[in-house]
Amino acid sequence: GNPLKRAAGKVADALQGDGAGPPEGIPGRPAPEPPSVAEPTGPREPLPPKPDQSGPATVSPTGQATGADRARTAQAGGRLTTAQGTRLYDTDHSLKAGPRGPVLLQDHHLREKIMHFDHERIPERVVHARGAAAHGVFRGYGTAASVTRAAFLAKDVETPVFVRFSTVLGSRGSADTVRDTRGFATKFYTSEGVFDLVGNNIPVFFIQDAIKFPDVIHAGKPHPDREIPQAQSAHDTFWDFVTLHTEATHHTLWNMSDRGIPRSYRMMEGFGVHTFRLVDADGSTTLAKFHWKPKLGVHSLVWEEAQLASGVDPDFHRRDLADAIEAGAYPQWELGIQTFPDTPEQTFEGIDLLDPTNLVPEELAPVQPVGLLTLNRNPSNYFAETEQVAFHVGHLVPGIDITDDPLLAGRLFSYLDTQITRLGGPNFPQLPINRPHAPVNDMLRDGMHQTAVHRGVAPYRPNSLDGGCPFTAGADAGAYVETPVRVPEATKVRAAPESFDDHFGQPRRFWLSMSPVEREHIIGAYTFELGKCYEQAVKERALQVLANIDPELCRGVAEGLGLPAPEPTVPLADVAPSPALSQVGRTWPVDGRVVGIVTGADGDLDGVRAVRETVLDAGMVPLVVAPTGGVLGSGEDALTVQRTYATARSVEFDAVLLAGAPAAGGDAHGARDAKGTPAAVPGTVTDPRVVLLLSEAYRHGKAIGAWAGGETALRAAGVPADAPGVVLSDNATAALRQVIDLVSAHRVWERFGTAG
Ligand code: HDD
Repeated sequence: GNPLKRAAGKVADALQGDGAGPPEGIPGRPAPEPPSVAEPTGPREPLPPKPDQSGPATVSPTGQATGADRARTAQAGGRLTTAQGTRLYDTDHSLKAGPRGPVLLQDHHLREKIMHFDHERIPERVVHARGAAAHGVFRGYGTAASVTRAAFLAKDVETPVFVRFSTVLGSRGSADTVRDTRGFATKFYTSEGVFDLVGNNIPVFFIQDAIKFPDVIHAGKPHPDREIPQAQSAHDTFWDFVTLHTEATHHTLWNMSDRGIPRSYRMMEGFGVHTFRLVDADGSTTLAKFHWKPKLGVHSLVWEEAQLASGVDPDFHRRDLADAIEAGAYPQWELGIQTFPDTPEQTFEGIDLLDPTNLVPEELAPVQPVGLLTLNRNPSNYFAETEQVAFHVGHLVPGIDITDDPLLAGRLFSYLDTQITRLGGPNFPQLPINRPHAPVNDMLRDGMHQTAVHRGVAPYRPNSLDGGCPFTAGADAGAYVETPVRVPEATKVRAAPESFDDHFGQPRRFWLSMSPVEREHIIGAYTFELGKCYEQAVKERALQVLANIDPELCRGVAEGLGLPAPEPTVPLADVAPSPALSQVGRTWPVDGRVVGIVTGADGDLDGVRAVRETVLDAGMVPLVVAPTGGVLGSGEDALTVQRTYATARSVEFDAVLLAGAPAAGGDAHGARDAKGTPAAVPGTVTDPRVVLLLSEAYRHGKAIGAWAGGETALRAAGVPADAPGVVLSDNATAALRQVIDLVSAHRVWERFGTAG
């Protein structure tokens, strides 16, 4: 059968919420019988360790494996034990002097259990605290072989990877769909050691020098007095900073664009941001920027959807990623590189490649695909894997080197350093998720949480007592050798080069590259964010920045704020647009897109069934929405309800289909009333939840289809039957086919007032 169909079917089953029976032991039901000492059923064997959890243990200087693989022993045996391996007969009652008497201090199990619980939390990441991750595999195309010797990029080499996506500003428990930059960090467990590509979904950064990172983050995080607002840039301190510090203009503009509110982690680009230096087998160098290109295209939410999802489903992106992988709809990205000659100036077409607030338009330097990333396995334990993974821009492999980008320099310190607080000492590379899959033979010893049992007496070089081991390798034996880059003679100075001074040219290029609807969204975003600020001076300064990008942008925001639009204080940059920056105007695969099929209790079930099948055939996910949970119809043809009117919300669907009334007496065109009008399905039309769902789907530019009388509900929701992207048909599957075409363009852009 069609694997995508099976996959989508599994998602639909997994998403089934309302029809399921009650879990055991829910409140209000009789408590289960108190367990006797013997378990009523045989104990379950623990799950086997996953292959990458049992990665190679640290080896000793003599090449022997040292230290037990703790992941292997974490859950052995089927019976509950203490941390010391002693079996327990009861973990539900403290040891007491009689059932109503005082709890005894001698209860060692109670003390161990509470002690461990008390220390379950570790500090969250100082930035990028909120995230979701997945395992996968990267396959090199071999196309990068002419510019880098990195083994994992060679043709058909497969490398295990772990990818963590994140938001930047929010705390661990914050909502997924806030307006923010998204992290896109990839750990490649290559045969030459770990390579981390720690990127974002935005190709430029707020600052040009890492020394300003604490400033931009202090400004973006909640105010220090009341600790509000959470996970937001819509507040005075953020806008105070980015308007005083105009090198942030470009990144801020990307944040205010649709890129700040992705539809899904699966539909985001990723960027290494900095320019890296690639080194080939002969030592020749090329400058390069890394890009991740999602197979599903780059798509975003609309702002109202993002806000609704924050409440309706704060885990929107996390759930989307896990569900897709669970169902076998594996997200894929191509890794690509833009390459530039490694000249002493380190510029390309006048663009300073060391300035991380710059991008190089793809029209000037095409992105060349060098490999394929497939995410195919969800983590089995959030804490052990997603929380404890530690990325570091300094985890490099032979063939990939750094440049003198001053933002990168500070990062090379920060990522190692931050783990010491977060993961409690210097031995975090030994955690299963961080362990290289290449053999490790270091001379690092001891420290908090040391789990390797090193052998030998001479962890120093040179030595004669351990036979001189371990030995070093040359570049020919795979050692990482820094590129001998010439450093020009210079005087020590705290300063940036003049070429870092243009803060408005690149933002202007971005603005000019946007379609009208994307510009409208950007104006809306600035108007919202600045409208949340209290300080008049901050708003006025923001308008000045916008005036220096583009007068139309400035006027649109000024109007929304009710303030005069200032004149630019710099000449407007003369830049050509880069069409590759726009998300609108192309069509994309619809894999994994969600179609809500809304029906009344007495709707056209044959039609619903047919539509559901066609949605599955297209590799999409059908969710049947009915007034109550359970099943519709009976016997073999019974349809499971995945969402009820109470639990369904428009944000979950990429398109909505409205079922009509069932066909009467073999009339394929559905029931009709006395006047020949298609009959409405009782309930759907008037139910305010359906009306809300439809009007939201309409406002958010989603395709809407209705068949055989379903359109009466559209009318009730104020959705014009002749509006763009509204499909009416007598035939259920015919309606669906048109809807699928509409979904491939992501949204019905014409609905947004400005043509797309
Ligand atoms: Fe950073 C985390 C991406 C600049 C300091 N950063 C972090 C993560 C991502 C990025 C994706 C989350 C990794 C994970 O999932 O665990 N950061 C970037 C990008 C930057 C950038 C693309 C600019 C090009 N970062 C940056 C600077 C500094 C840091 C300039 C400090 C000087 N970043 C950190 C950190 C974090 C971090 C404090 C927090 C948690 C961690 O590292 O492990 O070290």
